[in-house]
Amino acid sequence: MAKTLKEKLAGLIPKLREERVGILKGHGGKVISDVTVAQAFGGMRGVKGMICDTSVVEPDKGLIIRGRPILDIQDKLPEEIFWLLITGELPSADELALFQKELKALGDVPNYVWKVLKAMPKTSHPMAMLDTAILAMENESAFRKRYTEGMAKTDYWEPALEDAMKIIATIHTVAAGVYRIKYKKGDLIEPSKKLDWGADYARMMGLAPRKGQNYEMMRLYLTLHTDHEGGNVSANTCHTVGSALSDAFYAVSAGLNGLAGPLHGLANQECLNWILETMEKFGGVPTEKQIEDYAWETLNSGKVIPGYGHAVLRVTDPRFVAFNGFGKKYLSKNPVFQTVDRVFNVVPKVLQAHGKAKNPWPNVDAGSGALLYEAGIKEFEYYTVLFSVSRSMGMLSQLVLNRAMGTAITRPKSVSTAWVKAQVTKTE
Ligand code: CMX
Repeated sequence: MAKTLKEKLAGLIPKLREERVGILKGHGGKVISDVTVAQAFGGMRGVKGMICDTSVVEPDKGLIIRGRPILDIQDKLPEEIFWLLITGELPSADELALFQKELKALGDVPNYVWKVLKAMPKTSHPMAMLDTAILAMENESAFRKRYTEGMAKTDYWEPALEDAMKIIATIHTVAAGVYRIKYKKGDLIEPSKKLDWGADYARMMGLAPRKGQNYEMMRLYLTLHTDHEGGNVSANTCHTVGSALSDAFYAVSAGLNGLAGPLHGLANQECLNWILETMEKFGGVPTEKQIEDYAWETLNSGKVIPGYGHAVLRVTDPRFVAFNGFGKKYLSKNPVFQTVDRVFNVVPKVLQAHGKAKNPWPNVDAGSGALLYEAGIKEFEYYTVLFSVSRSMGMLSQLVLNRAMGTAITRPKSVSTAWVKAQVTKTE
């Protein structure tokens, strides 16, 4: 008989706890990272100071979810990826069907959420709307209720998983509602009883199915963005807030507030802007020479070329490769996609010649915007909401595992500039 996600996780937890206890007992005093002054002043870049088992990002390989390179699982549904993130295994067909059924049963969005969203100013950013809706739904938290009643630490993961499933079951409906309210697209569209998570999100936004192409695009988009290990701003924020035993609604809303920043999730709208600007300047799909000139013009005016470079990656982001593959399959005659593809032939060489960026290759954002635009989503500021719907899966899987493992409250030590000055003089 197919297991529910809760049953599956319950079976895994004893071994995972045993493993953690064993590592701590046998090796708790061993050093795994040193911290330089530059790292302390520089966003703790590269400091190994937290555990995340859902995924890793290898500089020369990109995203690997539970040991599986993202390109090997790009055709899986986001629901399957969520299961994989939490359990380390893909669900069987029966487990997937049961999980999807459970999500459908939890899919009602409380009416007060719609009232809150409709009461927000018309100028509110769609990310502020999404994050507010998730926070408003904190009222539904099973974790808070159980914690207030009194619960053993070993049971924390159960209501944390309940909350996670409630968020996953509703976030696509809420996000679709944000789209329709904010951009005056008409009445809200009810969730379908049959469609999968990604396709239903596209349908509830009101996108034309285009013989299923838009549904396929949305599934791919949501599958590729689910997780990117634990140290990025949104994952790390969700981790920290959750570590105080704030429930999943608080923690995910906080994480998404981080995703809303221009150096994190907001970057994808900039990329498409740059592509469209290039097309406008040259009156259509530019030649490689025109792209090269415009790339230098951008760099010489002190700006970055959006969609290129990465803090960790040192190769073409495999998620860009996946989007490019979709574009080649469905959009080979489309001018926006053709421009993206041509930019890919030119910009890495320009950045190499420029000599600053450690990674001249495209990141995920270089490819996604063209696909969203051609699917009919022309409101750039909404793109981070799509990212958020997907990334909620990564944040929530990490949160559930942290509650299962009894992960401690986050409390790194900060030091003052005066302390650093004294320390460096001492060691000279
Ligand atoms: N165009 C021009 N210059 C770039 C560049 C780009 N695409 N990428 C990096 N550089 C520059 C940096 O601005 C930095 O310059 P300074 O020394 O003058 O400050 C120098 O190269 C070294 O930077 P880096 O170590 O290679 O890159 P960082 O880790 O500091 O920054 C990132 C990473 C993504 C913020 C940066 O590459 C960038 O701004 N890219 C463009 C914006 C973008 O595509 N963001 C999406 C990121 C997607 C994601 O994080 O998943």
